[in-house]
Order: sequence, then structure tokens, then C-alpha cells
Amino acid sequence: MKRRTRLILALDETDRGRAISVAEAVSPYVDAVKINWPLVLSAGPGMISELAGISDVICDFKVADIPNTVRLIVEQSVSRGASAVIVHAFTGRDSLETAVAAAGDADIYAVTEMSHPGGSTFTSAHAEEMAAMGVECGVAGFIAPATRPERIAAVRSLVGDLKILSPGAGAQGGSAAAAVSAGADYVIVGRAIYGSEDPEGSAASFAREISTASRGAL
Ligand code: OMP
Repeated sequence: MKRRTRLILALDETDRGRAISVAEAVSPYVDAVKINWPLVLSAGPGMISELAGISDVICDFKVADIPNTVRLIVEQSVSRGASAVIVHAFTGRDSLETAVAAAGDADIYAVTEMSHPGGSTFTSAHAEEMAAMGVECGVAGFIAPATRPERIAAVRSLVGDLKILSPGAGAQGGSAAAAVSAGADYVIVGRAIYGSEDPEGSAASFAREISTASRGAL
């Protein structure tokens, strides 16, 4: 994935036409579009290849399964044009290694700690262990919460130069600038962009915020 604006759009739209028009409008301001079950279930898996014509596509299927099922899901995503797939790390080493092997040249990002309040119930306590295991399994990077920037810093201290993608800025109350300052490579933003009256202006504003915070971090 290119590293230009360091902003990733979470396109959790369920209207196909609006999803395409938002993806096109914000494409100058994002490095990738992340899609999840809401859009794939409403508009079909063809959306993966359609959006791949506009931007890099990350399939956020949060895959959490036995290795064989993980392999099948990752292969299907990549064959449709996904540049990356998000999987859960808690499934353990065998599932994670299988995801990495099935992805080939595409990237696997593993969830360490979830951004919503419930993410503190179980995932916070094991985030460091999951990050360390992910490094050993060869993932390209991790998902860590913009809602708890200090936890991004904790993951960063364990994963070297591997990528950290941080959701939770905007609608969930986190700050894109704080996430970048804590060590995130990319900030994932959904509703605050696609749900805004001016998605393009909102994406431009997040991209500016990230750029200013990155300069401060130099
Ligand atoms: P907004 O809250 O609308 O900005 O969307 C955030 C996006 O990031 C959604 O697509 C979530 O599914 C996703 N996400 C989280 O919000 N929290 C996490 O811990 C992990 C993810 C993710 O893996 O992308």
C-alpha cells in the first residue's frame, strides 16, 4: 500500500451507488479503501474488484476461523483484487501463518486490540502477545486503536517497522493526529467521511491533520 496521505477510508456504506461515488470523490486523499461485511453483503463481492479500479482495497473480513477456512476466505479476497485482508490474531499461530501464506503478495493485517469500549474486556490484555506472535508469523502489520493512542505506542514498541493501521478516529471519539503521533502509519476513518455532507472535504481535512501531525513527529 502506498504511503502518501496515510488515510484509509472505511467504506461501510450499504448503498452501492453512493459507495462508488464516495470512493471516487475521496480517492485523491486516501491511500486505500477498506470494505467490510455491510458493503459486501449489500452490494456483492464484485465490489472488491470494482473498487480496486479506484483505489487499493483492504478486505476487512476480520477473519477468525480454522486455518482451512481462513485460507479459503483470503484466497477469494485476493483473487477478486484485494491488496490486503484483515484477520483476527486471537485465532492463534496456525491460522495466522495460513493467512500470510494464502495472501501471497497481498498483505495480512492482524487485529491486536479493538477500538470500541468492549475491546478493553479481552483484547487489551492480550494485545502485546498477539503483536509479538504476528511478527513471528510474517504479517504486514496490525490494527491498533486510535481511541487509546497509548496502546498504539505499546504495539509500536514491539513490531519495529511493520505497519500499524488505527481505526477509531472521528465517530468513535479518537483523534487522527494523536494516533499518528503515537506511532500509527495509517488512520482508518469511516463515518466521519462517508457519512458527512461533504466526504471529499472531510477526507481532505483528515489528510491535512495527519500531514501536520506527521511533520510534528519528525
Ligand atoms: P468508523 O467508526 O465509522 O470511523 O469506522 C471504523 C472502521 O474501522 C469500521 O469499518 C470498523 O469495522 C473498523 N475497525 C474498528 O472500528 N475498530 C477495530 O478495532 C478494528 C477495525 C478494523 O479492523 O478496521
